[in-house]
Amino acid sequence: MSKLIESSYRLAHERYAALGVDPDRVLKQLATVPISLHCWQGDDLGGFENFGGPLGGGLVATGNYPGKARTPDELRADAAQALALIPGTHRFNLHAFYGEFGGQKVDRNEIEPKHFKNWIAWAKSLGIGLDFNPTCFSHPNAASGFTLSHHDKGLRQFWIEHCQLSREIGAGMGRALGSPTVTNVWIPDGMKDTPADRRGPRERLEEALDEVFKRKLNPKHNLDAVEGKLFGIGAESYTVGMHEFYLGYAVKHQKLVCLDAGHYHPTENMADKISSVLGFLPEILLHVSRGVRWDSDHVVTLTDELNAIAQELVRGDYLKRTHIGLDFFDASINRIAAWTIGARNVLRALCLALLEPHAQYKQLEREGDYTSRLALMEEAKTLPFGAVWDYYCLKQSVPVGEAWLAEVKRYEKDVLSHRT
Ligand code: RNT
Ligand code: ZN
Repeated sequence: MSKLIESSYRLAHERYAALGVDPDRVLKQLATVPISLHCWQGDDLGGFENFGGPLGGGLVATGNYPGKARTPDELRADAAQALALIPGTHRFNLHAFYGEFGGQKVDRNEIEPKHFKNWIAWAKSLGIGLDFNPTCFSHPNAASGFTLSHHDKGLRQFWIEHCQLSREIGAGMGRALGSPTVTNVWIPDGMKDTPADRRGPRERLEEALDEVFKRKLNPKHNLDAVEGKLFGIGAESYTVGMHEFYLGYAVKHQKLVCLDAGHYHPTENMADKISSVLGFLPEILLHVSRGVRWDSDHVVTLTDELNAIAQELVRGDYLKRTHIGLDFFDASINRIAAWTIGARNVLRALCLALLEPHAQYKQLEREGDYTSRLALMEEAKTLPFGAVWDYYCLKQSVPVGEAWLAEVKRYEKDVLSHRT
């Protein structure tokens, strides 16, 4: 099998070389791009608090596939299994309510770095970085649908403190692991029906964010990101933190803006935003996801939308300024497979984009030869990409092709099926 993969790669190499593309170089570059795996696919966004109610904030994980992680140890084992099936070195993205509170009731405004020490030790043992998020949902103080923009000063203060502590924890992780943690603020605040006051909550949100970000942190340890959204379930008419709000805020304060692929109008192309916002911001965070009708969080597949994102990152030379995270949750399929499929697809899209003769496209474009540009772009779609991807998996010592699925099935039989 590996002989076959190597000889297919040699043939593909010749084909790409004729177009002026060097697949060896492409694979070297691909190996430097980390994808941050989101913890919440592993347990349907349950978290490990000992209180708190059902999932809130308009987030819904549908399905009841057996075997979800019930403890931090199970979640770590599952994530490590997924990471072993994904070529390259990646990261892990935690939400605050995945801390380890030792059976205590530790409220969101009481979280401390010590609650994440096992996560840090685990990340260190795998040689990966961590990312972080304050959890401003699934909590009685978020039950009204408002958090940082709440009209009640006390409740607002509670969420401000939670976000401040989250940044400190993020910085602690980044310091311990020698790689900056991206701490991403997303809040669910919004209204089901037409609000009378759109302005008040936005003014309060801006003030609250100023409080959250007041303390300067070393960017070598922590990077702040803010994530907007179009609408949520139960907040269909008004989202306080919409894209324009956070874009303005991020530009003013030079924060990272987080672009989530599921958070725009369905015909809006998130990829097109990358070169727009990076003109005004040093770096961005991406939540790679797939919107399907009302849901913004289906498992990422190799769609035109995903390819467009990867193409923009490569053609615009933005890979170094972009932090790539996954954001989806599907409780109807094996959760380790969901991570693996999504992450492998993002890498596949990046690999495809890196293999494009884009310098040639740009040259043709400058010359006004749009006929050739279109012709070459279409021909590129059936170049022998699969041979390059298989070779990459082989060299990175992860299963080639669908062979990873057998590993997941084995893990399901040996480990997941014993969870009830
Ligand atoms: C919600 C946002 C947000 C969440 C996670 C769990 O619509 O996309 O990023 O998915 O924080
Ligand atoms: Zn998101």
